[in-house]
Amino acid sequence: MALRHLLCGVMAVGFGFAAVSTPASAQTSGSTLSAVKSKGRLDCGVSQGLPGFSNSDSAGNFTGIDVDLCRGVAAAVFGDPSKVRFRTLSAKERFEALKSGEIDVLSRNSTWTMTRDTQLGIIFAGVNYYDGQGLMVPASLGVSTAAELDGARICTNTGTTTELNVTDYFRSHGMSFELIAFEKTDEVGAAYEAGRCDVYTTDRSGLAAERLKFADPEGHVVLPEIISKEPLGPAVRQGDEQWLNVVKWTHYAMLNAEELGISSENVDQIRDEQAGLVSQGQGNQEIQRLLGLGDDFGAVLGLPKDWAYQVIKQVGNYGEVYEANVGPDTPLKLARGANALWTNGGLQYGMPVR
Ligand SMILES: N[C@@H](CCC(=O)N[C@@H](CS)C(=O)NCC(=O)O)C(=O)O
Repeated sequence: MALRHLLCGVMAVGFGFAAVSTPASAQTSGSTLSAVKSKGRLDCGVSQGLPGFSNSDSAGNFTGIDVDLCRGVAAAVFGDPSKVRFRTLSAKERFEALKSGEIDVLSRNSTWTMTRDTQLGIIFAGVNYYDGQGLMVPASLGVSTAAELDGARICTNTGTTTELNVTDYFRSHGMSFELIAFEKTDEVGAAYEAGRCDVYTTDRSGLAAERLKFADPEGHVVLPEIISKEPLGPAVRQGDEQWLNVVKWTHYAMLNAEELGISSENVDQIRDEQAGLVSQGQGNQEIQRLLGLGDDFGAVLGLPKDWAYQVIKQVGNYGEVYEANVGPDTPLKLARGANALWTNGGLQYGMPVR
């Protein structure tokens, strides 16, 4: 079914973001770790509400895999995952908030791209969710593939890769479209639900999350096409490798813990068993290094020796965090897929602690 009849003319509005080449200011360069330690908390930039990633309840309790990434960093630095202040940011505001020093880490379903990594004074520290962009339509439209969307009105968020990708996709497939972009995700959902657009496009994880807010979540279909790569992950300011390492290695610690079979549930037992073997030069050396039983792998990051133990004990390994927030038993019902460990055919791979 062609949707051209739904549209007179083509209008692509408000997509893209200006490439900013200003480096991180002198005020914010240098040791973020010392600044975080002296203020006694981490300021973490999250979304304005994306279930499974970063979302708060009516009492202001935040949950999600992006939230847990920041809690993990707080556990590594302070041994206390509660020492985080969450700052909600729209897609448009997020990079400036990081660059200006308003937040210490941006953990907001942000796609790692070359422009963002080089032109905004920020740098990505890893990928905590491999995603791709999807297209959702009301089931009543009777559309089953993207090829039927010629002439569609498409709703999405401003300041995102989403706007750019959908534009590329429609142009390269010779299809016309009208892009209707909003700063707030709730406005995107409201416009789509009200029938102002035929298609809602964003990261597939975002579609799974946003449809839960609809009056009739089952009345919408996510089309089979995945139109882009969206590696989502945390970012920090450029020019502070120590802090970049703290965030990066917190993520790797969670991945390595899962790979080694260490969870928040069994970490104490494993630590006790391994502690008894260290002095005899026996046991699993990889586990001993990760849990801070052998050489000190905390000092090299400016962190306590038990930094990774604290992350695992108080926040969990990557698999635990995934299952609790976005996995098949949550409302999002997202299979591990590309986010499985490399040992299970996925892309998640923690660098070795040694
Ligand atoms: N991953 C894309 C899209 C990010 C984005 O802003 N997605 C929207 C739709 S999933 C969102 O985060 N909504 C929640 C919010 O704005 O709080 C990017 O980095 O540009």
